Amino acid sequence: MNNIKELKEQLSEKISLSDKVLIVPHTRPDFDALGSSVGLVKICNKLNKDSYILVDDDYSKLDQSLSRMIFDISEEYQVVDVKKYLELLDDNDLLVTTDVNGYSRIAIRDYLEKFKRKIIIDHHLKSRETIEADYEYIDINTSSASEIVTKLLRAYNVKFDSKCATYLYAGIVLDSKNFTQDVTEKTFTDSGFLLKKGANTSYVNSLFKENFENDKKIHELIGYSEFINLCYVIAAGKEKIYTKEDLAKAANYILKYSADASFAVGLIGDNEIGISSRSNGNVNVNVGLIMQQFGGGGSATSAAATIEGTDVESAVKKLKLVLNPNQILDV
Ligand SMILES: [Mn+2]
Repeated sequence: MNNIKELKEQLSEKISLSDKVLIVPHTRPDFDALGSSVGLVKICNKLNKDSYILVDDDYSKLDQSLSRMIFDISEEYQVVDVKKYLELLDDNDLLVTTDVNGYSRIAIRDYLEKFKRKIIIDHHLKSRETIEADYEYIDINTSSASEIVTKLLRAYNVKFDSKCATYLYAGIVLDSKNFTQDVTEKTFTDSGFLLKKGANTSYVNSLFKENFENDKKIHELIGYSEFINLCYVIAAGKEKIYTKEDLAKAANYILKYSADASFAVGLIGDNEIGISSRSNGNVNVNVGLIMQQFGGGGSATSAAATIEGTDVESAVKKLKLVLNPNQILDV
């Protein structure tokens, strides 16, 4: 049973025992990873503990609105990359992951054993990649890591500014797909709380503005959608190179058609195929488990995988077999 009170106790105890705290959102952080990180800094501040946010990506390769947010955050908070943090690391630090629990999406993965204590805060399904931690709070039924951290901020009665409320609100809006997925009554209570703290909805809306050319490319990919058994939709782009975010956007979009689950497949780099998948929450379809069969992972409703050394056609063939094992394909 996930319990915010217990998380608060564990967090307080481990923060107070440690010299400093490294907050670790996933690599290629999104609004949820960043918003929840900023919220966690506020908790460390309240407990008078020095804390850092780890971002080890080349900002210029991220979406413009993300690089803008990271820039804004680094003006106000201590944002460090792995190299910089290794200079600061001593033998009594706490690592807190947020919006991530798997090894491959943690930039500081090679140095995990150097942290005296570790806590996981996440809303993604565990996998064989999940790192060992002293305490884990993983609630796959919560919309976002930002929602979990908002509950924590309330439990701690932390004072925070409207900018922090805005970042957390952006995290909830992103991962709940604008309050349509993994949403409970509590999501609205927490979001209402953030609005009361001054979350700026027009700033959040501006974060979700799309670039026309890129959106066109995503819609071309959506145009390749193939409907299977009235349950699944697969959109496979065979020519262009996509980013993981493009595939995620396409998979999200396709769900608006009558499908239990959607899959966007495309080339994401040299010899690398990406699959992004989403489901509408139908309990019989767990895309996290489906993506695990491709070496990936995620939650029941949102997951992804990267496959090397194959092509789009073969990846789609394998996907169809996984979705419908009884089907005979002309391979
Ligand atoms: Mn998230």
